[in-house]
Amino acid sequence: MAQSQPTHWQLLQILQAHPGAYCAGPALAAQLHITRTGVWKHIRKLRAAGYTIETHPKAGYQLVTIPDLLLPEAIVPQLQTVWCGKNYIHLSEVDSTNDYALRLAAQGAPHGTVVVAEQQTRGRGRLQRPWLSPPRRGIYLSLLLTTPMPPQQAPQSAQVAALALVKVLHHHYGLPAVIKWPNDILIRHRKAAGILAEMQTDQDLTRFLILGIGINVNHQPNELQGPFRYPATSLAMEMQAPLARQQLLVQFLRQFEADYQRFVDGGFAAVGAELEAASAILGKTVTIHCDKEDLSGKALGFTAQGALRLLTGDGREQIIWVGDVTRVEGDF
Ligand code: BT5
Repeated sequence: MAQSQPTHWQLLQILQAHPGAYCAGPALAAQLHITRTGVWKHIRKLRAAGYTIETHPKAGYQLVTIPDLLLPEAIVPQLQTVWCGKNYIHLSEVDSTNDYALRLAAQGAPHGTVVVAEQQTRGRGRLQRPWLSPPRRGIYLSLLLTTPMPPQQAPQSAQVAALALVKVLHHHYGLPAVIKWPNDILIRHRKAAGILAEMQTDQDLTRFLILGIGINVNHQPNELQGPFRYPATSLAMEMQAPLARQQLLVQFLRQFEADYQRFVDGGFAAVGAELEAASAILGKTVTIHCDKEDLSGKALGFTAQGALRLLTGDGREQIIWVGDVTRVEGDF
């Protein structure tokens, strides 16, 4: 346990390490190098945050329930990351985590800063489209990345985030998640998550990039009422059981750090094959809206630099960097 963590985080970790058991006050006080009154003070702090902790005059303290909130003390100690989420901001409610992160970035917040909210009142997708963000149901997260890169390469970071999420959904939840280029996550043809990338550039390189990630986790069908551009779903609807958001967030941030680092060190080539394998559109006929025109053709794969290769009806291969897939053969 890191000594630099706030005392009530350390206390929580000790209680969590003893499920179903009481931890004696004097032992806790000794371990945390505080007084028994100090232990009591920190127990009260945890209770105020929503943890249920039982007290027994002789036996001590027992953690009974944890709140379903993405609180820093529940996330940060579990991360085991080098930079991702080390600076972690948790908000009960915000207009948009991306707007909040943009403000932090302007103030010089560090690489890997994570902003998470339980609810967004003006969550947004691309082109100012709204993103439905009901309280405590989803994960609404923004990640600040300060690696300088050519602006054309920056959107690929969003694809890397999509890849990391798809891998987590496969490995830990057995969900058949795929990526609708460039970075929508679909499960059984329905959208379960979306990513919004926003950047600021200094001359020829990005100054910072913010990845806004919205994941529908525990939404019920009545909480995902459209009209939506694409049919929507949640992970709970697909698994027919609720998921622990805390665990999913930890798994995602860890996986993202690993994949992003591979991308930064090895370029698109380091993740290209995995992105092709996770793609919902490769080999299919798609319509892509780009630059005010619609292009239809067969999605062939990615170039070594990360652009999409599209074989159009006239037999020509088009290279597309940015666009919106509006139709996929076989989808709704
Ligand atoms: C996206 O945009 O898919 C990117 C969504 C990013 C949301 C995150 S949440 C944290 C961070 N803070 C923010 O303010 N935003 C980011 P796009 O491809 O433009 O899709 C938006 C469209 O999806 C909307 O116009 C609706 O049709 C539909 N939609 C809205 N809410 C949805 C939801 N919860 N699930 C599925 N589809 C939704």
